Amino acid sequence: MMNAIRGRSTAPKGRGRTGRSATRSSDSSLIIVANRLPIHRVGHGSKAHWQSSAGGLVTAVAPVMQSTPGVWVGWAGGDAKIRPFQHDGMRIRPVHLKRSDVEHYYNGMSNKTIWPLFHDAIRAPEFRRDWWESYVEVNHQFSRAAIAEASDDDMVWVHDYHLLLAPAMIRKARPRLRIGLFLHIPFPPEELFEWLPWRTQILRGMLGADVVGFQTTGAAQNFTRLCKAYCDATAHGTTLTHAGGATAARAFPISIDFDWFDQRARSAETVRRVSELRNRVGKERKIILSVDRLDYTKGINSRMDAFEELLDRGLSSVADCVMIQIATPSRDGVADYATLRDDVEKRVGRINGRFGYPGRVAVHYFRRNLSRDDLVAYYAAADVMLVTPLRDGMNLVAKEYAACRSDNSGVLVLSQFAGAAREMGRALIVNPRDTDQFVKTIDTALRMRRRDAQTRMSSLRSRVKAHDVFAWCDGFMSALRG
Ligand code: ADQ
Repeated sequence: MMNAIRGRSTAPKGRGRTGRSATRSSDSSLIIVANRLPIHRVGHGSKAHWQSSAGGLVTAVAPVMQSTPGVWVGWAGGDAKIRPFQHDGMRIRPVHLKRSDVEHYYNGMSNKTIWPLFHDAIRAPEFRRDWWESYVEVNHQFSRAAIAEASDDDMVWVHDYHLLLAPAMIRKARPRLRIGLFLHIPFPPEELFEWLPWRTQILRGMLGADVVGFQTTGAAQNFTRLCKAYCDATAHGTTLTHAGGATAARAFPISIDFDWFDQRARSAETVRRVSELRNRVGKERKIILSVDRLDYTKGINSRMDAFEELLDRGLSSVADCVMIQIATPSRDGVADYATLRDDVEKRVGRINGRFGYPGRVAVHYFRRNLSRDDLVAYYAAADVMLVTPLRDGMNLVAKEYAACRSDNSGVLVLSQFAGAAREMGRALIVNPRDTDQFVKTIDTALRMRRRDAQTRMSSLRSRVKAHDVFAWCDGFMSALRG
């Protein structure tokens, strides 16, 4: 189905490796099950309407769903009860969450337990039984909605850490369905995963899928080791055999719509905006850019510290460079995020207080969502891009930046702890906790000769172009078909 986007073969195959599936008919649908819908409500009263949402998962899957007969099951945000409806050629089936579930399932178990634990416990995860109970109940709710939408020939694709129990729940009601699960975030090693009081239930929930996809091979290997230890699974290559059948556990590194970014970056409108932006910050200054969700995993504070030290040590000056940090507000209901925001804003104030002068600030900081076109203009204007998370499943920003460097200019500084570093080894790879190395790497990026930068960027762009979001989808879907 997904292949149709590029006009390649769309014929589904017959019985899968796991032996669970029968032949799919050519008009079988794809049911996406994800915490959030790909759209959100804006405006009030008669002016209210649905608009596409920003964010990693949505960015990756929405273009594919638009050309696929299918259904998207997800939470609309808020607590309104909304009936299923059509949007932009896609059936939307909203799941209603009670306020207590938003607090326990979403803010609690998903974002204060699993998210920090799966990101190297950068913040201490909390373990609460009432959050877990809500997580189980909400996973049932999503599963019931998927089951109601699916016929036996359809395929279900569950996304991410909010819904790790759903594959087994759906499997129980519909043993013949092909079910896939893709985890967008890292999957931790045993030493961390074992902290979870519900570790076996979660592994069994995931094993309900025919295919479990991860961002990296390392994550798939962590999962495999844990399934052997806790679920009596045996592994042959990437296939796990267990009491419920067989599950393929593999890496499918997610990507972006390279051509869209490349073309937008080349457009006359972007060229005009880049020149306007450069004039505004000072043509002679190099632009250092960062774009993140305001999240403690993204390493914004250590990045600010490295930039401050770069200026402090006189390796560069505000006359020569400017940092632009664009941060999307995120997870307002979780206290750690409010603290992070305060910390980041204090640092921005301190750096500007120390190094700015009239007409020249050191850091431009924007806490808001930008349109895709605005984002492209910033990517196309930036001489150096800092993508330096402390831990990240993949990080699409790194790939978007490469896609926007149509003339092969620009230097990407990339954390070794982003999944993207596995594919983008020609970036300047950095350990964001090593301030000394970080400062030196920014300095190297600012001074890199044009020809060196072009060689590196050209290789990064080839990689992302060849492995774009459509290749990712094709890869996952053909594994799911068996
Ligand atoms: P995120 O951590 O949200 O999601 P990331 O890969 O960093 O995802 O991508 C964020 C997306 O939001 C990008 O497409 C970016 O352009 C967009 N964005 C960021 N800031 C923005 C702003 N201010 N305005 C508008 N758009 C903005 C998770 C995982 C990642 C994984 C993705 C996809 O944590 O590791 O790469 O899913 O699987």
